[in-house]
Amino acid sequence: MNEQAYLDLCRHILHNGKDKGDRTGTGTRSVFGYQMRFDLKEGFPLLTTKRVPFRLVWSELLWFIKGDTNIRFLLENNNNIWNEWAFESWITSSKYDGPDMSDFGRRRLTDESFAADYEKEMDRFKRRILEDDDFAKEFGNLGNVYGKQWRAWRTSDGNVIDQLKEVIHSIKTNPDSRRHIVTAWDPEDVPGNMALPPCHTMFQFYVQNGELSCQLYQRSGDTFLGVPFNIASYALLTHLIANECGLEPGEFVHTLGDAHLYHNHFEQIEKQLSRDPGPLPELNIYAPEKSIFDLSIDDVGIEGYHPHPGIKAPVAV
Ligand code: DHF
Ligand code: TMP
Repeated sequence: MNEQAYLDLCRHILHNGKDKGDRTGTGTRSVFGYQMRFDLKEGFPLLTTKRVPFRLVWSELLWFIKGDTNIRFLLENNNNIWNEWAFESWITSSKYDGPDMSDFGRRRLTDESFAADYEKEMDRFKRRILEDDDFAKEFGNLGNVYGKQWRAWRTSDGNVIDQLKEVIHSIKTNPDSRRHIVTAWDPEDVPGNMALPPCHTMFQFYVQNGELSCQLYQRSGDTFLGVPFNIASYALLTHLIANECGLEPGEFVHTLGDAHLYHNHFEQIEKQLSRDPGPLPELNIYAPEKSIFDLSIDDVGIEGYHPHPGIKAPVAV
């Protein structure tokens, strides 16, 4: 069963991981180097031991595919998963005109009155991103993150490379190639020109027997919050590219570098591990004839998803 691979990773980190400090000051338990395999023919790997909001996974992936790096598109689709990283650039800018929000990620967890101010400031920020074009241009942009690297990688001679188009072309025309790679890690950009250096750093496709498989190398995995999204997102990408290339989806292979559980996610993961996984849902591409580059939000959905309830956890900023 596919989901078991994820639950095994969580247990492995809890039992064999080592405690380790991290950039956010939260503290983690972590292992280095781990691999999971998901057979996409067994169902779509959206966890059932907690609800993972597919709508947010899909709108984020569509945002990457469009080459967009501005959170306005996400907000228009009621997706708030990247807000904190854009907000950070706003509150540290010289134009910021509100109360002190420094270290908001941690302070909002321990100081209730600060948390209320933060919510107010964040609401104001989101409204401005949605309503004010100039403001959105300046502060909604996360920099050279995934959308940029996938669709418009800047070359040293001033051109751009559309890695996603090129990899699709190479899968179609030279399926046996061992070079079907998209990379997001640009040493020239890290760490200055983006909100967060890419966590999913590179992925590769593989064609065999009419099936398309994908392997992701993820340098850093927030195993409770981020990883369930990442699994679903790359499984979905594999389905979409397989459809584009006239192939069946094969496997998604997920390789992790620093796979960690934040200390303030332990209770949540124990709760999740006490639950039994159910049958996986199915993915539906409602417009299979459409090119991946023309898809809109309503063209993809899941059916038969009956998960246990969601489990809330604070995200480390
Ligand atoms: N930072 C950290 N520390 N962990 C991350 O997973 C992470 N992920 C990022 C950006 N920075 C990050 C982008 N992806 C959530 C999920 C994915 C994601 C960011 C946030 C998240 O909070 N998920 C909640 C639901 C959120 C909602 O409903 O709005 C969850 O329970 O899955
Ligand atoms: P880092 O840049 O210090 O590694 O912090 C990034 C954190 O975000 C880390 O906990 C991993 C997590 N993360 C994911 O797990 N998946 C994602 O897709 C993203 C963007 C981040």
